[in-house]
Amino acid sequence: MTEQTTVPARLEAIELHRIEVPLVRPFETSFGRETVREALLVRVRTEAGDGWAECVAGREPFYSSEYVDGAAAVIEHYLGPALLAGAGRGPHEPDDGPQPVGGGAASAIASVPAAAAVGPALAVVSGHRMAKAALEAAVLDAELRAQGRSMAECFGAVRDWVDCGVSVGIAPTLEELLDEVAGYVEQGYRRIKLKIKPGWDLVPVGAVRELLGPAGLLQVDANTAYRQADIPLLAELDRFGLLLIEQPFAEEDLASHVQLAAACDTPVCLDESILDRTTALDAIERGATSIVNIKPGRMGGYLESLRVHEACLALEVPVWCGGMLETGLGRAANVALAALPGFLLPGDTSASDRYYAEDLTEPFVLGTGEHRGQLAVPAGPGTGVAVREELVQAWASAPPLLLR
Ligand code: OSB
Ligand code: MG
Repeated sequence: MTEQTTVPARLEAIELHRIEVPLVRPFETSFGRETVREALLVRVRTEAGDGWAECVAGREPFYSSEYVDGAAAVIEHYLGPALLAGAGRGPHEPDDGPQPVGGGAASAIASVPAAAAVGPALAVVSGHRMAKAALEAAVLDAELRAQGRSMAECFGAVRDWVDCGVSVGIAPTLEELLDEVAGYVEQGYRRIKLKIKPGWDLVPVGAVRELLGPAGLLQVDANTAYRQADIPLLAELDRFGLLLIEQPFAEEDLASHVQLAAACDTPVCLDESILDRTTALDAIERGATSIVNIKPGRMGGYLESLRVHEACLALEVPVWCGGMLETGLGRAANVALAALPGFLLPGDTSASDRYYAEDLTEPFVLGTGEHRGQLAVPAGPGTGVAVREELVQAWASAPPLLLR
């Protein structure tokens, strides 16, 4: 390649904004209970205009080793300076030989050279995928806005509406769980996901199956709460006709997932374990996962997510879009991703009001009629949504940080 476009030539400054947004109801998982979402927002200022993105790291390092203070620190001290100093080696060059022309991840990535240069520029830092993903997404937003293109168009979206599921936390009582689920069903959600943990599994799942009837789409997510000795118990979930069981065992423990997959009929789906295309292919090949939860933050960005999606599509492994309690900013990009052809199951892309009384952007609202239980894919340039800067100020939990 003779012509190299590098991010640093275009990037003028990076702003980090910390906000705290109260959740409409506490969200409890096997790893903890959240009542507010503490989000790290990134704004990049480029020659061609601004871009915004949301870092999905949680307040505490429970779901993942990443957390919001750590993400802010690694951006301040390492990733931001690397990007601003021009450590880029130019657009990512796929290592898979000749790439198809006019479609697929490679051509999508080639169409956004500035965003494609972010990953290579940051590769010197190990890990910290959520922090890297936020920087890449902000550059991508700026670049697509300058091109007048939407994320959906860039990614290769094949639909204008996406099917939405909802992730339901562990409830204080069974009655409260059933009330909450009934409310979501009434709102039109097309799939229910229950958080489970030891002591909160067969009984609530059975009760919700009864509420939904045999045709209701239902799945569970354990967020690594089980151990290999629990395989017989988890196999009992087969009787509830679940779409999948998500990440019952530790992130590093592919072997137990392989054993569970062999011991039960319910498909096993990995979330925490899948860090990129390589780990996805490895887990699929080993039989540790037959469905993949794609979360761009966990995978280091939307561009790596496109590679994972393409690899899964080729293997006929269905994927779906996970969520991290994003505000409208992160949700907009997720909804665009979920419009790709391999996203065959409803995502954890719920409407704004499932999380927040007021959203950081224009709210995402479930459709009606034939679009009941769906969200419209944003069509405007970049993320297609506007960050309400007055709310960034009003919700700030720390002064903004400017890197240049
Ligand atoms: O495991 O999918 C998960 C939220 C935070 C961290 C991890 C997970 C989740 C969810 C909620 O399940 C998904 C959402 O509605 O955003
Ligand atoms: Mg999960």
